[in-house]
Amino acid sequence: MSTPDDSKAGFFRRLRAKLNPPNSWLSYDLGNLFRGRKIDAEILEELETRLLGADVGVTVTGELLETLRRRVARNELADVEALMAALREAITETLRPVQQPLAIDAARKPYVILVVGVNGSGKTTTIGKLARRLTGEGRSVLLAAGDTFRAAAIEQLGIWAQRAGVEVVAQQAGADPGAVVFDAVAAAKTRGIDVLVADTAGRLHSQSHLMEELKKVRRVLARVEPSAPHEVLLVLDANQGQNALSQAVQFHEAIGVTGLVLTKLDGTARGGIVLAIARRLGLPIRFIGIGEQAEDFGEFDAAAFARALVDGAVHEAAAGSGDAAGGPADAGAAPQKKGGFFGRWGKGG
Ligand SMILES: Nc1nc2c(ncn2[C@@H]2O[C@H](COP(=O)(O)OP(=O)(O)OP(=O)(O)O)[C@@H](O)[C@H]2O)c(=O)[nH]1
Ligand SMILES: [Mg+2]
Repeated sequence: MSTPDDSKAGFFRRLRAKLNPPNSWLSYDLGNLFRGRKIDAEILEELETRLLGADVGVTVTGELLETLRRRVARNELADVEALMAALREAITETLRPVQQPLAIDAARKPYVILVVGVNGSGKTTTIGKLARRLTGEGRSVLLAAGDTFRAAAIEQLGIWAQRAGVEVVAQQAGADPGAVVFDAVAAAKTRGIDVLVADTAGRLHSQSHLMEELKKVRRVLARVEPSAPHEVLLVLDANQGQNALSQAVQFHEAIGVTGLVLTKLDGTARGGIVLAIARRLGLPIRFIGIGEQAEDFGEFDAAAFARALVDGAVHEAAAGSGDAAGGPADAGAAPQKKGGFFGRWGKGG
């Protein structure tokens, strides 16, 4: 599937337009306020405050600043623009190790993806988007409605399945999720399906119930197919900031995560959490979500993300390369006001 809207370039353009609230990017604020000025301690401190405010976290902020200070000391950075370019590079380097796309092993049939995460993080939506992507690549896909906690969850998955033109294995609400997943793997084997994606509950009576249930689903999967699951995809809502990081630690400890999906990066003031997560966990970031629609989903790309974080859509807009396919969200990126992402200016601005 390659409508313009769906292309890689189109996705990155929309990422830049959507990641941060309008005109509050580092390059915009710092560029305007310190135009033509030599990089000094004040500028670097301001940058530090903004990175911390965006949930980049103390460790990574310290590392980034250290890199920049070293380059300033060597007189490598003449102005704010050079500083921003250096920051983009440093962020890209931090993120590069976790830029590892999901590689579906065709020898595993079905390739089983177990999708986990707290309630509301975007699991079911991500499964819908992923199903569409995989069928677009010519793979056959089956979904398993492993969130049996709520009837609405099964329905919601069904709607996404319909859109993607794939089938769902489901039982009624309250059924044993292990049994659903077991049936689904068996069905996928019989039908020669390429990829099975299993939804799971995000909320149970307690967090420990949830972890126990997920462990059980894992055990059941291994019984029907010893190599499964081939991927345990943890979905995190980027708006949760540091909370997303602690969720990741918890899930990873409990069931072993092999890849991450970061959702709701559209309009978050906390996009910096991606750096903290990358550095702390080192888990591959497979995909990111930038909206509720199927096409608001793409593979994680370190350089594109760094650029979106530092520059937003400002340069794009200035270059006049707007794209009709971008829709209202892109229009929203036109210069409006300051504040929001990195926008905690606070003094004299
Ligand atoms: N803006 C935005 N909204 C998203 C994104 N991904 C998911 N959502 C929305 O977030 C809400 C929750 O998404 P779900 O997919 O239902 O989340 P879930 O993890 O399955 O939640 P539970 O089933 O309750 O555990 C829905 O309204 C989605 O449309 C995204 O990338 N951006
Ligand atoms: Mg759900």
